[in-house]
Amino acid sequence: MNLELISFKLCPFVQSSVITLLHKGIEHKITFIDINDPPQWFDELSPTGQVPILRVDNDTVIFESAVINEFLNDAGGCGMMPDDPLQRALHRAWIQFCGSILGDMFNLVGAGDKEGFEDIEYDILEKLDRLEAIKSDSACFSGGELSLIDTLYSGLFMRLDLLKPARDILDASRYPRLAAWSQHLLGLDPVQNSVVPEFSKMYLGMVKMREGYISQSL
Ligand SMILES: N[C@@H](CCC(=O)N[C@@H](CS)C(=O)NCC(=O)O)C(=O)O
Repeated sequence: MNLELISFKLCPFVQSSVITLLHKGIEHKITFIDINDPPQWFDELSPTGQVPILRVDNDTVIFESAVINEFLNDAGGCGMMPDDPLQRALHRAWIQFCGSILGDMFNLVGAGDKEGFEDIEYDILEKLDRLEAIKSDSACFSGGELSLIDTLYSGLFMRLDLLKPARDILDASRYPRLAAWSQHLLGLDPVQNSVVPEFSKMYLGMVKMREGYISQSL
């Protein structure tokens, strides 16, 4: 099977698919685009206009990172989703929850003043409270092995870590389990290799370019 992942270097959803590919050792090619100025072929291929999309054998396109990742897991011998239907449903639900936090994060770094920033931050902190309440003590989301859910939270934790000098959102005293989970994930090879070498500089550059309230502290 020939796999081509269409990527934007700063996208956490793409990153979750790259982590899945790397963790499973699936051969693939990555093609980068600028999502702010996408080429026409991409507009034609992506039904939502969003990355990631996965081209399979040059003719079929799969979109939505959660769907792409489940496909990669199914095609690559499974193991990154629980077998139990209830647990699978819970993993899917908490993956969507992460998508909502990532949406908040995007708005947070663009928030222009202290009040707007703190309103969005409050929503994020509340979501993290809920996540902390259900997170077990295990190294990954459930148990010691990487699941699909870990792949998306890795991208969130990477971005929170980069913002830490300006704002310690994932405060270890408020979120001890999430902080330990983050530290574990960020140390893993597939997570570290899931972004381009210049990722930190690019991400912080993007935050500064948006000239939001937080950019003054970076
Ligand atoms: N639900 C989508 C979200 C993907 C997403 O938000 N991608 C962003 C980049 S990080 C994008 O392509 N934005 C361009 C747009 O919305 O037009 C997924 O999980 O694949």
